Amino acid sequence: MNMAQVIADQARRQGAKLAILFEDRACSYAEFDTEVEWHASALQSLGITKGDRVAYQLPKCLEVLFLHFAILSLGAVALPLNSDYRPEELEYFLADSGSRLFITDQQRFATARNQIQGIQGLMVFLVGEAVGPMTGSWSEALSRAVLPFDRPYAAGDDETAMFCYTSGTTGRSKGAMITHRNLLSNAAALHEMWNWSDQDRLLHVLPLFHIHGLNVAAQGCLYAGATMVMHEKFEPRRAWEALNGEGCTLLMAVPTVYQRLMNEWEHLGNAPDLSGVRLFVSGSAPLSDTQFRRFEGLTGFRILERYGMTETGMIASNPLEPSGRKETSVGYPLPGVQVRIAAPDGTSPIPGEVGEVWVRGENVFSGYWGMPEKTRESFVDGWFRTGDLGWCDPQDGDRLYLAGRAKELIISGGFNVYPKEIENVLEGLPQVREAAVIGLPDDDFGERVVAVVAVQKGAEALTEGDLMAQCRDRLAGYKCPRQVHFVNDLPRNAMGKLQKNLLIEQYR
Ligand code: MLC
Ligand code: AMP
Repeated sequence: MNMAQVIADQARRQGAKLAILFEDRACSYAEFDTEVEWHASALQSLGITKGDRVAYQLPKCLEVLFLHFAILSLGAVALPLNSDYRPEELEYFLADSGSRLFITDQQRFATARNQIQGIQGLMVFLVGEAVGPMTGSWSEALSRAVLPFDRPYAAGDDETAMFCYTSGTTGRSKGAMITHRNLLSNAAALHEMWNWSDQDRLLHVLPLFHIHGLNVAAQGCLYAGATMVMHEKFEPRRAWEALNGEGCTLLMAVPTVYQRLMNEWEHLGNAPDLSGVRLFVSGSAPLSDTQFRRFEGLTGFRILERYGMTETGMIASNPLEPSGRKETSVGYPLPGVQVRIAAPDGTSPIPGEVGEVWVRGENVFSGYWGMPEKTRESFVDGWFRTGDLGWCDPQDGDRLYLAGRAKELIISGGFNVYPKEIENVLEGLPQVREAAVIGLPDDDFGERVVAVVAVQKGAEALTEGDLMAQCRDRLAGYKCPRQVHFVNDLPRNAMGKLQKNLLIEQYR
């Protein structure tokens, strides 16, 4: 089965129903389906067929969803890209994925033009007018599309629906290949676990280029035949207004969003009427016990925390019954998902002890694109090694708790930052001898990216501003260090291994 087909079926069942309200534009299920059909027809007219990678980098808008499901409906592979990626980052994703088509806007193209024009076999189409001979106009392609167009749904089950790039410890991003079965099994599990129904109204405030905003929230909503109120940008006051007045029943967000909602609550004249809301879900980063309790104290709602990952979709969730939701726990494996805790040698530790979280089930991706070795290393006997550390409480039905990460990863506001990638950029400067990037606790982002830099002896003076500018040029904003500390030498142990723990202790 193809995920886009399941969404198209909703239009046949309830065409007149409101699917998405995005800012001022309302879109029924029938309109949504027709748009997907237009987009699929336009893609096909450009020669896109099964297996072709189609990348897009656009601001949050309805177009993204039309395009996404159109790509899937052809059996092609969707590659959503962070709208803040800089040209160099973009070049890597487009080239590595072997994308056939890239759809973006004029402004992003203007910045990235030099980097992407040499990529072999890549067509670039711009929303609006084309610019020069290198690009086509996506709007024109759409206007030439012919309806009715019979969408072939040429891929399904274990064939790839999308690539999602996740950074790696070496600094090179890996394209996780996510299949239709992964999407469908996970959507079904969440539907069951959270009791989604077509009566739900989801407030959508997340970006559409990650699995949280795209697969869990947006796709989950359409899968359930529910309605989505989608905001282009998260603004706490507006979000409270939507939960108060627009009949939203559900919110899915990251801890930073909850933190900002709570801060805003204290400035609201009247407490919002949340009687229509049934569920607040948090994930992508740890929700602290303080945040859990503060939110309950303010609103009366116990946030439901769940745990997931690009490679596996959603893994575990707290129960729907509020009394079963426990702070700092990510709950229990979803239906059809198996979790085990593994000691470093792969055996099972004593129940209750910390080990690496391994995951198995139809939710687990098929591998990293073009990286068979990396894929092999990530699996043991069919279990995917998440790189997260966790433990299960045998006194509480093996309830899962996360306890840190075996992988070197900073999660800032729900975005993953791999230190190596930033270190590579900093160490690319001739004045920098070595750099260590660490995550320090942050009230707003959970963790904040901080760089510690040792400069070359005798090199010309380097300021924090120089380093920041270098990062801004080459890395998406959320990866850029918020602070830089200069040192003579980075601390190393007797084996010469960098001791980041000492830096974290010193600067926290
Ligand atoms: C934005 N900025 C960040 C940032 N988000 N810096 C650090 N960490 C972040 N998370 C920076 C921008 O670069 C910019 O910098 C400045 O903040 C303002 O940008 P903005 O666009 O106005 O940001 P804001 O609206 O404040 O965004 C905060 C946020 C956003 C929390 C709404 O970060 C967000 O939507 N996070 C969710 C991420 C997400 O969906 N993750 C899911 C991954 S999937 P400057 O310097 O230019 O001003 C996954 C699996 C799973 O993890 O389990 O779900
Ligand atoms: P990504 O690679 O962007 O999909 O991010 C996945 C990672 O986010 C996981 O491996 C975890 O480290 C982290 N994560 C997701 N949900 C939670 C959660 N509820 N609590 C703590 N960490 C989480």
